[in-house]
Amino acid sequence: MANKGHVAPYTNPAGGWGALKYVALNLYRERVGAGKLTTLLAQNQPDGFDCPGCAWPDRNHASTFEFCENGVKAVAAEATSKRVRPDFFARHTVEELLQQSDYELEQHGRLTAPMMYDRASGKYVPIPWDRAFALIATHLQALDDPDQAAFYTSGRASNEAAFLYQLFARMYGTNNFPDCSNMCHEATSRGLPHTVGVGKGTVLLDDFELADAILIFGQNPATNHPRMMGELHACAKRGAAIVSINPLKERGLERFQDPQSPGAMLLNSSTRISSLFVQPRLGGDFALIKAVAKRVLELDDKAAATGGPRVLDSAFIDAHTQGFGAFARDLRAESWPLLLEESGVAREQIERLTQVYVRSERVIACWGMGLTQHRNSVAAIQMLSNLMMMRGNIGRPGAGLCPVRGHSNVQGDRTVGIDEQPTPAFLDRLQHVFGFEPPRRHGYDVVATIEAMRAGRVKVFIGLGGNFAMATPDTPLTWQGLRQCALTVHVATKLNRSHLVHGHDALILPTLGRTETDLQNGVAQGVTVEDSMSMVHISYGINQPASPALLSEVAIVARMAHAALGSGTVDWLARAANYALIRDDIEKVFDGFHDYNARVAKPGGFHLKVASREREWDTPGAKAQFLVNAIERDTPLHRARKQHGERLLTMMTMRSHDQYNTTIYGLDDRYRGVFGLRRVVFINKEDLRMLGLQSGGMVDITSVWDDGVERRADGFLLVEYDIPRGCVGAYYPETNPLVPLASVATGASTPTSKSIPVLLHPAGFSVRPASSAPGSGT
Ligand SMILES: Nc1nc2c(c(=O)[nH]1)N[C@H]1C(S)=C(S)[C@@H](COP(=O)(O)OP(=O)(O)OC[C@H]3O[C@@H](n4cnc5c(=O)[nH]c(N)nc54)[C@H](O)[C@@H]3O)O[C@H]1N2
Ligand SMILES: Nc1nc2c(c(=O)[nH]1)N[C@H]1C(S)=C(S)[C@@H](COP(=O)(O)OP(=O)(O)OC[C@H]3O[C@@H](n4cnc5c(=O)[nH]c(N)nc54)[C@H](O)[C@@H]3O)O[C@H]1N2
Ligand SMILES: [Mo]
Repeated sequence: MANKGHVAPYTNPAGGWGALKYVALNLYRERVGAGKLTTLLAQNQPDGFDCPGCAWPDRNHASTFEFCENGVKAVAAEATSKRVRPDFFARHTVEELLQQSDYELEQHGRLTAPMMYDRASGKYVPIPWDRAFALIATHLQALDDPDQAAFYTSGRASNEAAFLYQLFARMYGTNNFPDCSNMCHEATSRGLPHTVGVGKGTVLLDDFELADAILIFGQNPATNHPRMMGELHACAKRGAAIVSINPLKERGLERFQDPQSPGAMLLNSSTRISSLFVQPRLGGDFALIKAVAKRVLELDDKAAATGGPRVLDSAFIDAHTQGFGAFARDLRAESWPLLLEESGVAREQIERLTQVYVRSERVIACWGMGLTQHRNSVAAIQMLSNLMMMRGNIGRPGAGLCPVRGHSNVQGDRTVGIDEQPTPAFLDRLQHVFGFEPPRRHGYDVVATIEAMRAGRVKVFIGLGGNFAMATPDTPLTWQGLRQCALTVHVATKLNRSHLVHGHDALILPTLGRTETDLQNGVAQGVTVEDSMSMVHISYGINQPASPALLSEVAIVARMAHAALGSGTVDWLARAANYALIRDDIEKVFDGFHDYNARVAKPGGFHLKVASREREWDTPGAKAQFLVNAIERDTPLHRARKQHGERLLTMMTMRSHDQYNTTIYGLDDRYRGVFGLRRVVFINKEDLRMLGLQSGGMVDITSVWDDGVERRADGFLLVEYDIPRGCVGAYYPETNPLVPLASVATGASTPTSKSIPVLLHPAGFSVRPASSAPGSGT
């Protein structure tokens, strides 16, 4: 855990030459052969593959090569020439592998053969595919109740794989579908339907060309959605106002140099992106947005009194919404001191933000994890929707809601049925199309699955991608749960810690990545994905598979289902032989997919209708709803603050520039000036002084929760940073041992990974005999 790295402010713009240098470095590190460099050029091309990086759309999936440093890293990680073969597992016990960092584990390269855990040797040993599927079938058939199995999905799975997976699990008899979305945009997916009827965004890329203002809440696009920077760059250049609402002034939202612009690169010039930075305290967005809404109402009152032009879009409110009266009453009654205190934003800044909002004819609101991973996330997103509705900023050109999703198909997976809370209408359709009685009880999400594993109520865990052991909260507790399972199965491209924190029996099933050709009976198969703006397109891999033994995700799911359920009702293997048949199934079960096969065959694919974009409101009253939510004043965080005073800090856990979720590509976070290390805590100067600590010193971190469990993560370097007082930041997943399992968003059950109550202690401190926290020691 020695800190060999260094910290130095990054003064260059985001993008630019720095990005190009890192691209070269990653291609070298992954030893991507020259033959595979063409892979990069096929990314997001009409006949190429969909970038396995983020869910930001691209212009028509056509035209020029869109340069993206982190997209290249994602592709290079998959196209690596390094391999994990059976002899690798023969050389290492699982115990030994557990000592390696997450970074090291993934660096070994692509998995090449199905492996089974062998208890006698403590090692993974090869197993033929058929025997692996038979083992899964035996375990599933042995359960007393289908609800003793949980089927996890990570958001890279294609529509075809995900649809078949949910069909299999529902025919087996459960709705237990924990998925990465539960930890990600769940507050969006659960919150928006109550207000605008659909849990998705309402804008398309073209709307960015028309917007007068773009509000970006809790998102770091230069790192996590670099292709979005192209859009923001163009908006800034034509004079649109961009506002960043974020406790951190992220470098990419300050200045950006477009690596695709030869002029800018040669002259080393860059563009200012945000014209205004608003820095709320962590979790303060709900109060901030409510404050702006209150100001909008006050301004409208004033206009009405003086006969000036109205600030509210009354025509929209009258024709399209319900609940405005109660909403306005609540706003008028809301206390300014409380709004200021809870948001942590000064009155003048609130006024500036309000002025940008009311002076802009067309506004787009974007948001990321900074808005979704708090206790009040659902309320915050609904308040944002209220604010946008006040001026009719939903469902017209250049304006709308833009939740920016993470995984490249996380939105599509939910669309095609990865949902632990399925609607009765969807289940009726499934029943009608496939002739079986689907389970009606709601299933477990991520947090409920962990609790059920710990209580012995879930005994079989199957993961379609992802890294459950590291992505989830309360790491030691989660590991106890996984280790109590009778069987854990992971469908994966690369080795990760979830494969090592396993059940009594365990399987690793290696699969094709999206960049690789998927031949079934000699015919190349494409898979489809839905991006953040509901564009559905097809993706064909072009690389030679990492190993001849790999099966596609669709084939793995189909053969698992065939082994467990037989093919009497659904011909699984026929579907695995021709994915177009699965698209036909999807078309029968879901509206909006008519002529699916024909429409995805066209370059750019098609837009899946989002009713709210058309100002059709899929709510019980058939109108968009203004919703009233109050500021909570007695949360566990408030209580912890009362108990510990100003020493109690709120911690956010976020991504560095060199990682893809739990996959660590490297140890630099260039835009935040951190090089060669990951165990850092960003902290305000005044807080350092208050705690009697110094930048460059080492601390251990504990979190505060009222269940008597000691949660800690040790050995972090303090980095003085421009972050509001009382707030600290650190990287995920190293800090997941600090997130209490029971601390979730109200109404979405998302772990509150961006508002953890913590205390910092000089390193080496000990409450009890120190149990070193698991995680990626770097
Ligand atoms: N290269 C790369 N790309 C990725 C990923 C990756 O790991 N690496 N992950 C993918 C996935 S799954 C996702 S979900 C997205 C995530 O993309 P983002 O949503 O950008 O994710 P984070 O890095 O977790 O944090 C986002 C920002 O929220 C801010 N923030 C934290 N708390 C608050 C708050 O209370 N209020 C406000 N207003 N801001 C706050 C942080 O300062 C940070 O700038 O990216 C996707 N793309
Ligand atoms: N503290 C904290 N925790 C968080 C977050 C946070 O901000 N803070 N963010 C949350 C968010 S937004 C998310 S989305 C989750 C992410 O949770 P997950 O989606 O579970 O995690 P990933 O790290 O994206 O999964 C990486 C693994 O996926 C496998 N993989 C990669 N490509 C493929 C493929 O094509 N097919 C298959 N089958 N497997 C593949 C590889 O083996 C790799 O090791 O983490 C959440 N956890
Ligand atoms: Mo995510």
